[in-house]
Amino acid sequence: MNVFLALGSNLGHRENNLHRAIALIGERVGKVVRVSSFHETPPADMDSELLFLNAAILVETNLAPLEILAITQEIERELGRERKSENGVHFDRTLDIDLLQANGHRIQTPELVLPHPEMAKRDFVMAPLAEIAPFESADIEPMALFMEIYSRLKKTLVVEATTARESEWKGVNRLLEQLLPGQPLSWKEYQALVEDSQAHLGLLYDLHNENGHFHPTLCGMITLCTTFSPTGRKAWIEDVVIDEKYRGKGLSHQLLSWAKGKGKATHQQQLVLTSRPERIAANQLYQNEGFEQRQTNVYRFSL
Ligand code: PH2
Ligand code: MG
Ligand code: MG
Repeated sequence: MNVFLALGSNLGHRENNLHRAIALIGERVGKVVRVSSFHETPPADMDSELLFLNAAILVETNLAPLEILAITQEIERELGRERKSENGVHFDRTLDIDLLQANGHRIQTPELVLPHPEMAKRDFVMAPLAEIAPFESADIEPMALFMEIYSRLKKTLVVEATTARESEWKGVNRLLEQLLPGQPLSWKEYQALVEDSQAHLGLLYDLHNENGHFHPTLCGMITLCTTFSPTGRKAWIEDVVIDEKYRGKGLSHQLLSWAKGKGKATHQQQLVLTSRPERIAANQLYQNEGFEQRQTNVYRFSL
């Protein structure tokens, strides 16, 4: 069974809390097959100043939903959760794990309602969820894709390419043409890139929804390459492109936020990028994003 879970933390070391929860879920619930980037979000529907770190994961398991719930609640307690929400009033927490949907199971008990009745309205749930399962359909609204539901909340979304799709490959080549004319990726090279566990290809979609018709359009890309070295984990950013028709809307900020969130989700300590000195606007952006210039054209961001 495929189960989607939402994770949130706004107390303590939020990143470590999410990492520990994901590791314990992997040990006790089942194989964690996808992890979204970590999204920093303002608290919604609660009175708090403390920002959340939110994520979504996909788990393959043989357990039943109520068994999963018992385990995830135990993990919440182990990680220091002190108070459960009471009558819709929420408190700051080291860790919250919510079951979202489980292969079309419909459950309505006092402890658990599946699919999660509120998920489609919550930006902090749908953004990470649509990122890991953009083309899967939600049980909560038959026929609607996670990406499509998210388009009602926001206009753009960064998705990691995890299966090679021909339409995405063509879109990536249209973007690459704007970066390095005349050097497209072959289908084989594209498949190798998408399947490489050390390369994360982030694709920015414009989620245009007109008269009920949904038209996701690829409008940007970024690559995060990760590796081990004797001095620790390293990650660097490559091939940041925003389609020329979409420039000047702050979308590169969205690509860089995704890369930071992906870096956090994959335990990186710092992100490095190189940029040519003559790319004045791009270099200004990197500095505004908190990247520190190291040499004439090398920037570093500490996570
Ligand atoms: N969880 C809530 C209420 N509000 N806001 C954000 N940003 N993230 C959450 O995970 C969250 C929330 C209740 O569980
Ligand atoms: Mg919750
Ligand atoms: Mg909860």
